[in-house]
Order: sequence, then C-alpha cells, then structure tokens
Amino acid sequence: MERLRLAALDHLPSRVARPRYAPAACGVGIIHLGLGAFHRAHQAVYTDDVLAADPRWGICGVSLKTPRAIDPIAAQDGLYTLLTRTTEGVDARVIGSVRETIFAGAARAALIARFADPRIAIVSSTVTEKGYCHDPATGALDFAHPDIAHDLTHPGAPVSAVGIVVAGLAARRAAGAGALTFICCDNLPHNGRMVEGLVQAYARRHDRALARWIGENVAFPSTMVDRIVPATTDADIAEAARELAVADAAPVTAEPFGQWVIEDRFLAARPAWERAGAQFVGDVAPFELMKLRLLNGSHSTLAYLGFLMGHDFVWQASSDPLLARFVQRQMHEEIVPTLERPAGTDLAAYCDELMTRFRNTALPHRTRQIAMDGSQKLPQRLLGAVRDRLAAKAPLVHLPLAVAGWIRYASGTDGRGERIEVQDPLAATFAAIVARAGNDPAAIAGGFLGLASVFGDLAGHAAFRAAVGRHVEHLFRDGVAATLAAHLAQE
Ligand code: CS2
Repeated sequence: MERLRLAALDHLPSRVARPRYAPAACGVGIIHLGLGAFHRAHQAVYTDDVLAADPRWGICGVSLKTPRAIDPIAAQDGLYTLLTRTTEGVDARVIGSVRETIFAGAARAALIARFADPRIAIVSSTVTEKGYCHDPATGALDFAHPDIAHDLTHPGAPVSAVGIVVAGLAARRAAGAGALTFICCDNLPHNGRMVEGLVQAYARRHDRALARWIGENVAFPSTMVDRIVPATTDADIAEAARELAVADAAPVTAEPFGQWVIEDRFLAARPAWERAGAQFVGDVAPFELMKLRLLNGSHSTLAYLGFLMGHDFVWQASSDPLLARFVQRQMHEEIVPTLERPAGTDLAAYCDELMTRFRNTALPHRTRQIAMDGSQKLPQRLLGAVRDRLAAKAPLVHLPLAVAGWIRYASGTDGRGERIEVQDPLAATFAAIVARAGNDPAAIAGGFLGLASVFGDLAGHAAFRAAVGRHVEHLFRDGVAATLAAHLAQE
C-alpha cells in the first residue's frame, strides 16, 4: 500500500479532511520537545488550524530519547492522521503542521543550533512529568538526577530537556536572535513558572550572565492542556489505512473534546491559536487546578482502583457502579471545595462532563497507561487537594482512599497475587519498601508515606497517615470492591 506523504494528499478519499494550506510552503516558527501522541493530537492540531491564515508556524518536532517517535513521521513528510472517536464512529483528518523532525540523540548540535533561528518564536514541550528532572513534592530541580549531573559537566552535549533548552538559549543569545516564549504543555502545577525555575536554577550553575539574559528574553506562560489521547494501537494503524487508502504508520487517536488555556504572557510573536479555540487568559491557575485535580486526579483514582478491580479500560472503570460513585463523591465533596471557579465554568457541570468523557466506550484508554509514573503524578493530582483541605481543617474522607489505591497498586501485586508491572522512576524503591515490609500492609503504607519526593511534609501529618494506612490495610485484606462498598456505606 502507498505510504502517506505530501504527494498522496491529493488523492485521499474526499471524506478525509486534510491541510487547507500547502505544507511544503510553510515556515517553521515552533520547536516542540517531545513529539508524542499527546502533542500531535493537541497543540499540533491547534497549529494546523491556523496555518492556512499564517504559514509561519510550522513545527520542528523533537524526540529526546528515542527515534521511534520521529522516524515514521519523517518518512511521511511530517504527515499523520488524527482519528477522533465517538460512539457514533471515527473521523479521520490528516495533520500537516509538523514540518521538520529532529532526534536529539543523533543530531544534538543541530537541535541546539535550531534555537538560534530568529524565525523560531516559540519553544514548547511535552516530555512527561518525569522529563523535567525535578522533585515532584517541591518543584525544584533535582541536581542529583543523573541527566542533570551529566549535563552540568557536559553543557555542550546535554541529554536532559532542561539542559537542551539552556544550551539552545545560549546559542540564541550568542546569535542575537532575540526573545522567545517557552510553553510547557505537561500536566504540572504552574507549569510555566515551574519550568522557568528549573531553567534558571540550571543556568545559574552554568553561566550567570546567560541566566540574566533568559530572565529578560524568555517568557514562560503557564498553560492548561486537555485532550484524552490513548496510546496508538495496531487497530488504529489498520483503521487509518482503511480510512485513507494509504498507509500511515503513526496515526493518533483522541476524543472529540479539547481545551487549551494559555496565560497571555508572550515575549515574541505567536500563532493566533485563539482562532482554533484556545483561550488566552490573565491567570491560568484556576483552570489548571480544576483540570489537574478533577480530571487527572479522577483519572489516577480510576486507574489504580480500576486496574485492581480488573478493569483494563477507563470506560469500564468509570462505569463500575461502586468506583463511579466513589470518584464522583471525591470530586464533588472533596476536590471542588478546594478550587476557585474559573471564569465561565460551572464546576458541577465540569465534573458531569468528565464522567461522560471517561465513559466514551470508543476510546480504548488503558488504566495501565494512566497508572504509569504515579510518583510524579500524585502530588499535583491528589495531594494538592489533601494539603488544601488539611490547611482549611476540612474533613478528609475520600482522598486518603485514592492515595491508598496508588500504594496498593505500586506494591506490585494484585489481589490474586499476580505481579503488576509497575512503571515508575521509583519502581526499584517501591520494591525495596515492599521487601522490607514483608507482608505487613501497615509497614508497606508507612514505607510509601515516607517517600519525601512524593509526600513531602504530608508524611508528618498523623491523621492523614493513619487514614491512608487504614485504607491500605483494608485494600490488602478485603480487596477493592469490598473496601469501596464499606467506605461508601459508612460515609
Ligand atoms: C492521563 C492524562 O495518562 C494520564 O496520566 O491522566 O494523560 C490525561 O488523559 C490528559 O491529561 C487529558 O488531558
């Protein structure tokens, strides 16, 4: 079968939407670090929407760790299919905004030099939570992280995202290429401010004049990004081929919903993403907290407890009567009261809409996918709300059970004693905690609660510790369904 390429665009079936601009004639104005499925189904689509009106904003998509994310896209002249799924069917659209690709591992110097192009006005990133090499509890740069330690001794050949950005900015400064805006698009709290802190901490160690230049020439707006994007499967690849009648080795699949709220703080030109539906606001924090705590907090809760109940997919977990009731009560009773209402948003309606989105049976979103990297996700998804409630002396009933669900999952075996493949940068530490604790759930809970990079000061909060510990014991003894049933009957 012919491969998806620029030359194939003209003879795609008419029902397939495609760029309404000439991709080959676009400039490149954005460097994006982390050319994964999420970026390709979210920011790259907003950008695709504006290229017809303003062709300056093609994307240079970068993969930091593996050529796997880049090679198929490069072989397709940057093109790929977005499959939007609802229960009514699938809608296929070819996206053309990725105009250039770089695998950092093979072309580090070329990537750093790319930052010095004055036509680049935006650098953005989706490198996952752990890709920033920070301490999740405090948000500070982890100088002991092997990649950061490597980069500080080899600043010309960096491997970390922060090291690459600082090297790129040094090249830009040396070339006199002017100011730019950095947009972190990962699910981290105050993501712009946080990455600015990481970049500054690293740059100060390395070159104080450069750190000052960055302070004056690089803006770091915070942003809230939202779209559910399950990992691409072989079935998606087969479906793209059926829809397009040409082969696409790298389609992405997503729900119809999308939201992008960006703090309006740019130091250089930007695409008119508002024409594609993005919202530019003065303060993104209320949107970000709403999304991280309600959507991502519920996602993680559904992932851990749902996986342990035998649910492979989010639509199954969120349709389970016990788990659905628990997650909804956690949102309405414990999370919503910690939030400031974002302008134009009804928080109760937002929660209801989330349940509808989670229950989209057309989206094969695996609980296992969301369960990954819990040590990096828990602080902003569940523990921020815990902290706010403790500070307000408000009751904490449901959140400690969700946290216990993570500990039960991360302990590495399910209720039938089957091994769970826990994917987390701290996986070895988890295994050591469990080995030390033997079969004692209380000791397991205590060991996990002692993880400073996850729980920080919360570890010292006796009532919180006791509540989590009780739920962990209950989960080990009776399993998830019985624990949830008893919990909901009691509370
Ligand atoms: C999910 C998110 O994988 C995960 O941890 O919770 O990727 C989620 O699907 C997105 O943030 C939705 O915008």
